Amino acid sequence: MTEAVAHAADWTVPQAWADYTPAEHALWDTLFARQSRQAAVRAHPAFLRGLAALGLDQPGVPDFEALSRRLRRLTGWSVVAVPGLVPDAVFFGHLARRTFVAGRFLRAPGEADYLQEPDVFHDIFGHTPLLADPVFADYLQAYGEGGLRAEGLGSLQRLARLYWYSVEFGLIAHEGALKLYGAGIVSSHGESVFALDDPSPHRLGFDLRRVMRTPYRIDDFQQSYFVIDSFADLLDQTLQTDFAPLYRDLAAECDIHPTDLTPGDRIIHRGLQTHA
Ligand code: HBI
Ligand code: FE
Repeated sequence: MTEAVAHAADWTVPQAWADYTPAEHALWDTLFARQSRQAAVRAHPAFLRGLAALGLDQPGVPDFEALSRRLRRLTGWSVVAVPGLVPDAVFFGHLARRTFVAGRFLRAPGEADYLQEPDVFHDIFGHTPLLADPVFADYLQAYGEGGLRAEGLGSLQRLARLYWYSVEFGLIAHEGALKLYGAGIVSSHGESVFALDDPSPHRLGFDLRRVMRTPYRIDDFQQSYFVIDSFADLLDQTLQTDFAPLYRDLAAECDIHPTDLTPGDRIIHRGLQTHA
């Protein structure tokens, strides 16, 4: 739910850290303990390094001011509070300026396992650790700048798919195994297991054009996951691309349903699609 609160032109609101209740701090601690245990064996080392570098293992909901002071020193990023989902143009503008917008509200105890709107646990636990990684930090700013360009090109849907299959639900190859780096997976108890272990979803080599042709579901586990070789490769694929001709090419190509495969796919795991 997005509280109907007044916000600035950039949609930011005060975090009002003092307003979190003891029950909310306790729920944060429960979610943090559970997900950091999973992340310890399933997430990429860069995520774990960020978690430690930002001091997120302190008890209670993090104070965005204190978190931003640490983050600025590492990669120049900071975290600001917003009431919930903000319009794309506002979102891209923040990313282009190295500010990450985080929901200030915390999910209800009954939503511990899944909620659709990004809350403070999804945004801070899921997204901020990789903002401490210099290469990923560059990627997300380049993504924001690309989004502002796409805004003019009427191709926000393509950019949203790129965000979804990398920043939110991306997998990465590491020392011969697959690891998590997508915020939507690493902050989810169920999907942290499903994304790596379940035989149902496809796991495919990341390819920018393929990702931009692939719709996604916002209400259930993904039917396809895309695997990058490194954050440097993800950054290169994004920086080196002139999006205008890419969007023109893509306009002539049909979407690929996330349960389907195409001849050009680098298939790491051919999913059974039993969960679909
Ligand atoms: N707003 N607060 C918030 N958080 C997001 O992750 C977010 C958003 N607005 C738009 C958006 N994400 C997506 O459309 C991106 O794919 C652009
Ligand atoms: Fe998110």
